Amino acid sequence: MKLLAALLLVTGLTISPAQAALAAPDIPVANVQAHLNELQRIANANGGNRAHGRPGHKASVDYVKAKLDAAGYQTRIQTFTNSGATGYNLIADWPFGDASQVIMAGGHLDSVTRGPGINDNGSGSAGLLEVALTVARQNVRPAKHLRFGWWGAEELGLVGSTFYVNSLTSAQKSVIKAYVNFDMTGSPNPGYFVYSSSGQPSGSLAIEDLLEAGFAAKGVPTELTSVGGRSDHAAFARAGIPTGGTFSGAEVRKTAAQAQKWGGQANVAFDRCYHQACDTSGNINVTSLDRHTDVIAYALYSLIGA
Ligand code: DPN
Ligand code: CA
Ligand code: ZN
Repeated sequence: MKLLAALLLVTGLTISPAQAALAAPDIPVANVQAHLNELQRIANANGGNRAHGRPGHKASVDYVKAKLDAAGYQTRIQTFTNSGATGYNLIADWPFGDASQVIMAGGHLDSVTRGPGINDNGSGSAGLLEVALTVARQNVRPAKHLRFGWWGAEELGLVGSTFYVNSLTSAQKSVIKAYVNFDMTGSPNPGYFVYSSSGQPSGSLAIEDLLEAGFAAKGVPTELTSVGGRSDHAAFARAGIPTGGTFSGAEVRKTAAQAQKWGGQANVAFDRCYHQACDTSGNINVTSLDRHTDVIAYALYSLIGA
């Protein structure tokens, strides 16, 4: 418990959530799964995918946006053009907290054309959405300003996130104090990876430590991984913004030592359906989805000073 909350408790004062330091919430994984089922339904209704330039991507954006709008977020859709098609980033601001200290969290909402992209990256997208909705439900009044991004055209080379960062003035970049990325969190043969801060902007080590502490609080061992230019934090890192993230693994195979530590199958890919048609709502390990999503909440509540 944070000191303020403890003091108020012992002095017998009644306190509202807006005044107390909130413990990080336990995000109900069933709510995250419900979002994934919607993304699967959207893919089914739109030719089997949610890819850039295809109607399933825009329908995904509209689904997430409607939930956020109803919860009180200030949302906007930023458009860009790539490969002759319009792309979409969805940006959502929780309209409270010090605007000169912005904490950002994001992930990509587009899939590859081969399949519905439920683990890659419905999982991170749905987890971020449910954490955002939890902030609204709890009516959190954070010290810092919270902003979410759901990026388009990641699968074509980090296009949407790069477009967003390039669209910011240097003043707008300098107020962003952290960016945390969630791309693949429900891998069927899961790992519990935290992005390595090595080679990342100064300030990234604190984010790495925080994400590790979030898993440690749940008794889950972690490993560091160097994601490099393989996901959307890269554009933020290039702009000098401290970054981090979590990841449950893609095409690489789980080692025997990792299977000892995390369970699952040794010598099998973390996600055998990576970028395949079989990346459906059946391609999700619910325990992994639950743990990674709870860590999103743990890290964000701490970073924003909730
Ligand atoms: N960027 C992911 C993809 O969309 O294909 C895969 C990935 C995520 C790879 C994180 C490494 C680390
Ligand atoms: Ca949970
Ligand atoms: Zn991908």
